Parts: sequence; C-alpha cells; structure tokens
Amino acid sequence: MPPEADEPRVESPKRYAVGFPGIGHALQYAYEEMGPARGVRALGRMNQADGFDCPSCAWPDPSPDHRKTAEFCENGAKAVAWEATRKRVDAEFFAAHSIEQLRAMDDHELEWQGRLSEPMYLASDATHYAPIDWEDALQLLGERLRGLSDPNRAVFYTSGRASNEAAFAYQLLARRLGTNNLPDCSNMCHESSGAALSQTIGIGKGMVTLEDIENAAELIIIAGQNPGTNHPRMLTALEKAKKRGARIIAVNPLPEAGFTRFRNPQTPRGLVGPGTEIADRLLPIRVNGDLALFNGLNRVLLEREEAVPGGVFDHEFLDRYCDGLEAAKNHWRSLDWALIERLSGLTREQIEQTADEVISARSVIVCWAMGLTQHPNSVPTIREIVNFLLLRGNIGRPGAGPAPIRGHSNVQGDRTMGIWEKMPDSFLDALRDEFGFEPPREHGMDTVDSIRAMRDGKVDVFFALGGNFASATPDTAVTQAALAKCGLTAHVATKLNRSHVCHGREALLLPCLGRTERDVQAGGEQFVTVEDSMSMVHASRGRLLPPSANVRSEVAIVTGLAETMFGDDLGWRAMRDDYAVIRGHIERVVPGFHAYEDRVRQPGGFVLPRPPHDSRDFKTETGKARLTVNEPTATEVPDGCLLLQSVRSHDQFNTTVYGYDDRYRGIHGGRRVVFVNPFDLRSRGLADGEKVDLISVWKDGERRADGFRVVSYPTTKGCAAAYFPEVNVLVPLDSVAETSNTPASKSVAVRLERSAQQ
Ligand SMILES: Nc1nc2c(c(=O)[nH]1)N[C@H]1C(S)=C(S)[C@@H](COP(=O)(O)OP(=O)(O)OC[C@H]3O[C@@H](n4cnc5c(=O)[nH]c(N)nc54)[C@H](O)[C@@H]3O)O[C@H]1N2
Ligand SMILES: Nc1nc2c(c(=O)[nH]1)N[C@H]1C(S)=C(S)[C@@H](COP(=O)(O)OP(=O)(O)OC[C@H]3O[C@@H](n4cnc5c(=O)[nH]c(N)nc54)[C@H](O)[C@@H]3O)O[C@H]1N2
Ligand SMILES: [Mo]
Repeated sequence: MPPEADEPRVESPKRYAVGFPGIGHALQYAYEEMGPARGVRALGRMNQADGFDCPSCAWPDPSPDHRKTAEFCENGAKAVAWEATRKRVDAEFFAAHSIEQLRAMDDHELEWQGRLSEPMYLASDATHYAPIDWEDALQLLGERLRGLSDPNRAVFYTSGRASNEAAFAYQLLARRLGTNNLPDCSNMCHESSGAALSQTIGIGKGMVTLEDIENAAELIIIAGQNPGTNHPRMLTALEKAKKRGARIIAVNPLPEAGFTRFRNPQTPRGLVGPGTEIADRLLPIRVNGDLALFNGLNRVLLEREEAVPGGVFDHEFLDRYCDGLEAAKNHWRSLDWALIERLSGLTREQIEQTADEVISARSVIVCWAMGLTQHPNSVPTIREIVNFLLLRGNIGRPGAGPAPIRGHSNVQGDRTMGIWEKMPDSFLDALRDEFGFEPPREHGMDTVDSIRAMRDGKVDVFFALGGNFASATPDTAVTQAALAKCGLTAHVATKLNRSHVCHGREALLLPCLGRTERDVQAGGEQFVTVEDSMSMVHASRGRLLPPSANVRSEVAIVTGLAETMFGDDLGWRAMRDDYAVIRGHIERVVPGFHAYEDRVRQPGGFVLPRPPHDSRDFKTETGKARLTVNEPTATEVPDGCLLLQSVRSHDQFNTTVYGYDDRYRGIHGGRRVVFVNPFDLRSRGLADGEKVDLISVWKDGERRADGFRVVSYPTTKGCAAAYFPEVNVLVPLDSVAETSNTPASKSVAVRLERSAQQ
C-alpha cells in the first residue's frame, strides 16, 4: 500500500541542504522502486555523456571532462526511481478500479500505482477503462481529430519532458491538422520570462553559462527560486562560485535551506563537514515585492551615478547598445521611497546596502524562477531586472547576465521546436518550405485560453503529450469541469494521474516510454535530444528495459497517429523508423541547428546561438537592448488577508508527489499545511497546530480549500505559503500575469478561518 497522508508532523526547519540524509533518501527510493540491480544501473547512467538526461529539472550538466561518476542529485534520483519502478498499471488494475474509485485517490496514490503498461479506452458513460489495441486507439483518436468541424476545436498540450524529436513531430501534427492550439506547461512557468526578455533583449532565453556562474560572476542574486529543492545541482555551482570569492544574495520570503548551508554530496568533506554557507545575505522580501525592490535598486544606482558621474553606469555600453535610458531615469527620479518600502517589505537601508554591493561587483548575474514569474506584474518585474543589468553593462560579458532557471528538463527545447501557440512567421515559413503544406497563421490558445474555451464548450478533443493538466492548472474546480466538457481527452503518459480520471466524454490513455528506457525502432536503437536552461543541446539515450512490450515511444505514437490521419504524406514513417530523419527536418527548419546530427553526437553536445551573450547583438524592434519604464506595483491584499504563494515541497516534482515529507522545512507525513509568520498568527488569535480553511478573495468571488494545519514559520509578515497543487483550487482562472497570461499562482490573497473540525 502507498504510505498515507495523515496529520502532518512539524519540527524545526533544516539549516543545511543535502549531506548524508539526502543521499540516504535518494538511495532508499531507488531501492524500493527499482530493486538494487536496476537502481545502480539506472543511476550510474544518469547525466553521463553516453547515458540519459536526468528527467527532473533543466539544470545544465558540467562539460564531459568534469562530470562525476554520480552526476545527479537526490531529486533526480527520485525522478528516475519513480519512472523505473517495477510496479505496473495494466488492464487488470483498471478492471479492479472504477473511475470513481480512482478519483478518490490523491495525487501521490495515483502515480504510486506504477507504470502504465498498455493502451486503455474509456467509452462514454463507462465506469472503467478497458484495454484497446494500439491500432484501434490511434484510429479512434485520428477519426475524432479528422471529424472536427474546425481544427481549432482541438487542443494539443505539451509538458516539458518531451524530447526535441517528439515535440517537433507533435507540433507538425497539430499544424498539419490546421491549428496553432499548442499550449504547454511553459505558459504556467517561464512565459513571463520569455515575454520580458524578448521585449528587452530580443530573445526569450537565459544569457548565462555554467562557467559564468562557477568561474566569473562576482555577485549572484537569486530571486524567487529555491535551488536546494528544485535545482539541487545548482548548489554545487554556487559552492564553486563562493569558494573563489563570489557573493550571493538570496531574495525570498522564505529562508530556504539551500541558502544557509550546503553539504556537497559529491565531495567526501561535503558529506560530513560543516558545509558551505551559500547566501551571504537573505533579503526577506514581501511576496510580489520584487518590482519595487528592483525599482529601488535602480534608483540608488542612478543616485550614486549622479553623485559621481561615470562611477556606476557603463556609459559606453549604454550609448552603443541600448535605448530608453532617459525615460527610465526620469521614472526612477520620481519614485517615492515610502511606496518602495511598503511594496517590497524591505527598508531603504537594505536596498541601498544591496546596491552598494552591486556597485562593487564587476559582474552580476540575476537568477530567478517561479517566485518571480507567477504574479500579475511578472513581466514588468523581469523587465526591471533587465534594466538593472543593463545599467552596468551586465550582459554579454563573462560572469554577467539574466538567468531564468527553467523547470522541466526539456521545456526550453520544446519551445525551440515550435511548441508555442504564437510561433513567428519565420518558423511557419520554414515549416512550409520543408514540408510543402501551408501551416495555419492565426495564433492559437495558450493554457488559460484553452481552459476558457473548454469551459465554453468550444473544444472537442484535448490531447496531451505528458503532464497533468487537471492538477497543474489554476482554478481546479473550473478546469476539471472544463475537461469534462470535451468530447475526447487523450493522454500520452508514463503514470496515472488526475488528468486521466477527470476526463472528457470519452478518454484514451496511451502509455509511453520514459527517458530512461531503451527505444528501438525499425531503424535500430534510437536516442533523443534535449536543450537545458543554458541553451546546451545534447543527446539522451535510455538504457533500461521498457515497462512492457506494449508501450510505445512518444515519437512513435505521434507519427503513428499522423499516419492514420494523413497517410504518409510528410514522411511520418521514416521519422518514426529513424529519429535522425526528424533531426534532419529540425536542422532545416530551426535556426542554430546546422550539422545537428554530427554536433549532437559529440560528448556534451553543442550550444545554440545566444546573440546578446555572444556578441551583444540585440534582435529587438530597434536593434538595441531596451530600457523600459515599469511602475512599481504589488498585488492588492484586502484588509485582514495574507498574500499566499504556492511552493513545491522537497518530495514532489510538480504534481508528481513522491511522498508526504518536506524535510528541509521540517514537515513530515502530510501536505495540507500553511506557513504563516508568528506575528500574523497572533494578530488573528491563531496558534501553531490549529486547522484553518483558506479562502481566496478576488474580484470575481471567493474560493475555499479546507483543513490546513497552521505552521508558525519565519516567512515575511503579511505573507503565507502552501503547497502546489493543493491550493490551485484557490487561484482564479482570470488572475493572470499581464502579457504572458501566466496564472498568478504566487499572488493569491487569502483569509484564514479556523476550521470547524480541529
Ligand atoms: N525536485 C523538484 N525539482 C523541480 C520541480 C519540482 O517540483 N521538484 N519543478 C521544476 C519546475 S517545472 C520548475 S518551474 C522549477 C521551479 O523552481 P522554483 O521556482 O524554485 O519552485 P517553487 O517551489 O515554486 O519556489 C518558488 C520560490 O520562490 C519564492 N517566492 C515565492 N514568491 C516570491 C516572490 O514574490 N518574490 C520572491 N523573491 N520570491 C518568491 C518561494 O519562497 C520559493 O523559494 O523547478 C523544477 N525542478
Ligand atoms: N499553484 C501552482 N501551480 C503551478 C505551479 C506553481 O508553482 N504553483 N507551477 C507551474 C509550473 S512551473 C509547471 S511547469 C506546471 C507543470 O505542469 P505539467 O507539466 O502539466 O505537470 P507535471 O506534474 O510535471 O506532469 C506530471 C505527469 O507527466 C507524466 N510524465 C512524466 N514523464 C513523462 C514522459 O516522459 N512522457 C510523458 N508523455 N509523460 C510523462 C506523468 O504521467 C506525470 O503524472 O505546473 C504549473 N502549476
Ligand atoms: Mo515549470
């Protein structure tokens, strides 16, 4: 039986990350799920030049000559163990469990059941999924797609684990059908980063390499990111930076464990020694206070520059490469410190002290993740960070630049491959020239728009290449009702999840190979390719045996479906037989992929061009990097409410819940907890350990989530935190970031009410 969640037990938060307990946990998972032999084999091949890419986060690998024998982290090991489990979900399992029974299971229990091992079909009004053979499944899905009155009544969702090859084939299928409805998890993730960076520096990706962090940056600011849990191998890079004298400032409403102390599991001293202090300073910002903070920092930089002209700004860089400086300067001059302090929750003194550290550093990197991207004002916030970097020429030279740290292992690659509802015409033209059909030009729907369309009865087929749409999206009740309105929901997946039991009138489950597994097609054994957070493209080759003979690769499923719909018109069969054929297409369609096959076969792969980083070439409308004016704002919080952000525990990967502990924050055996500052508890007459209901308050009404144990915790006053996806039910569908349309899942005003049942 899966372990059950019961009353969460709370102890004091950890002051250090990793070390022996971390390694122990990783190996325990590996052993339980895979058995010793398969476990050792799997972990030994992870992130090696001839092995598979870790299916967990998108942190880059060191260059091949610097890799350790065990180049993985605790959470990567969990991800592999979870995928390589020996448990199976087959026809027998589905015969024994009705949809109703499956719905009663929580997210952990659903995935814990094991690997999906044969295709399944749920007929309309049926109570159980029943087996279906592959040809019939693809035929049925193909017929439903071909039968649409309008191709825009189909939605093709992607989660960021799909390989470049699968993603390319998938977007080709959608566009061949005639729609750009290609929402993806990125719409909920780094879309705000992509939008802000495209507007200001002309490319929506990070401009920093691992070398920049490890060997060159003098100051690294980490805002809205929890690397100890979500990008653990980043701590190794930060430790290297620290050892050569770099300073690190964390900006976070929570004092996350990775910032205080890191015990590097890759070195013997790291396991037992005192560890490295990672952050020199933590700025305990108010949730959503970053736009005000960076405005304040820029204001101080301007003041210091005006006091000593030429002492702070990089005029040569600003004159030659940037525009918009004068308007931005006028804006910063007009700022009101009282407002900055109120919105950021930081004092002018703290901001001035930080600015002075910035001025004494010759090179500065700003890293960020979901703490900055999931607010209504995320796009201006990130633009203000770009301003901050541009003022001192901190882009396009060693040790400097913006570093959005990506989530899913190939989320950046999927976008490069055309998984986007708004791909530019240049991409669509290249697709037309390569394949000889006219792709649709009208922009498609992103994640939030897709939910709206489903809710309004405008979607007949929802098809997902991975992910867990029903749990990962906002406004859970609305989204799940929206999914039920679709004619057919079809999922290519490795494990059972909420989206498979919150289905349309009919549903299909198409089980696929995971990244750790051998993929043999007619043309022999295949490998796939992925792109990490720092634009490195490299190969990934699975080594483990597939979970059953009846699962297919994502590429085989997508191209097989295309063949049932269009015959072999675009050469789908050849793509399936040999993925090098797909890479050949990619090479001709996507810029930066010349000699793809040769270069990706080199150990470590190759890096895609990043014009601002490589040659200070900014492909914006004006050909210059753009300074912008971004008024300081923060999410409104009605009287008596707290600003709730949703975070990941140390025991989950997004909606995949490995277990009920969050070791670093001192939580054990449960996930329904809410972290609140002791001051805010006292002022509400609440005490640690009591149960509260969370009520979100937004202009369209209230939403509630019941029964959360209060944890008295050193988060910033006025703020609270709880786990994603438990609190997604509180996030209003229409509460989104301007421009990027990303759900504002870290800016939710909530009221706490003592639960009736304690
Ligand atoms: N083990 C593991 N690894 C993962 C994932 C996982 O679930 N588990 N998910 C992957 C994915 S898809 C992603 S996108 C990344 C996510 O990586 P993170 O962004 O690190 O993930 P979150 O848990 O959402 O953490 C958000 C952090 O931002 C802080 N924060 C919240 N609001 C604010 C704010 O307004 N301002 C500031 N300055 N900070 C704020 C929170 O306290 C928290 O430390 O991780 C990837 N890696
Ligand atoms: N409140 C709140 N909501 C959030 C967030 C937040 O911070 N707060 N974060 C957002 C972010 S950053 C993201 S990226 C999204 C994540 O949204 P998604 O990417 O949709 O969700 P995941 O939980 O990563 O998907 C897990 C499922 O993927 C399937 N899977 C795993 N491996 C594979 C594979 O190799 N192939 C296939 N086909 N399927 C596979 C399994 O069936 C598993 O159940 O959630 C977003 N939602
Ligand atoms: Mo993400």
